[in-house]
This record gives sequence, structure tokens and C-alpha cells, in this order.
Amino acid sequence: MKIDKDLAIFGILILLVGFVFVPKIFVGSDSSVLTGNVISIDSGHVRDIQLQALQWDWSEPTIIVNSGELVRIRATSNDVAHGIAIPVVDFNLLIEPGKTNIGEFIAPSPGEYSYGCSVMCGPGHHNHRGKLIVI
Ligand SMILES: [Cu+2]
Repeated sequence: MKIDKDLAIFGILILLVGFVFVPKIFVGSDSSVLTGNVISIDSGHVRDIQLQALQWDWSEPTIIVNSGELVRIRATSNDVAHGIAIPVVDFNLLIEPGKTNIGEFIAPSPGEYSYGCSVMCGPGHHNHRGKLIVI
């Protein structure tokens, strides 16, 4: 009779573990999708921006993104080396002729921000600027 009682207690413990801990694992993984900046990564959404830099302009002089989304810049140059610096998100990506360089940042809170070339690319470098609009 002692063995049957131990088995019953063991069975109850197994059931409790199943009911208490297993649902927590599923709730935990579901809720992590809904937190913080992880949203855009977990949902698979990436804002892909193809950007070509040239003396002294950009293929996308105005970049529009949604606040909180992951922005991926794929940058190329057909002339000389440039760079794209977006101070508000501490982003700086070198852009080299004949290459595609890729960088990512999380779009900040809504607003209008400026970006500019971070590599001395010739006499027009100081006006080599663009706009980042976050909605
Ligand atoms: Cu430049």
C-alpha cells in the first residue's frame, strides 16, 4: 500500500508540473514577440533601403520609415567613397565604389532628422546631405 501512495503522489506532482510550467513556456515565448524593439525582428519585417551615393547627391534624398522598425541600408557608390552618418541613431556606414555595404539601425521616435556624408568626397561634401523622416 505504501508504494501505491508514493506512486499517487508522484503522479500528482507530474500533473502539477505539466499544468503549471508547460503553459508558462508557451506564454513566455508568445509574449516575447510583443516586447520592445524586438517587434520588427520577430515579425520578420525589415525596411530595406537601397541607397546610392554620388557626388553630391543620394538616390534617396528623403528616407521615410516607421518608428521602431528595423531599417537596413544597402549602400553603393558609382564614383568615389562616401559614407552615410545618421547622428540621431549613432549610425555610420562606409560606402565604397563597386561594393554594397550593409548597415542596420532601429528607427527612432517620430520626427525629422538629417543625415549626411561622413567621408570627404570632394568640393560638394559639406552639402552632401539628406533627410530621415520617421512617422
Ligand atoms: Cu559624399
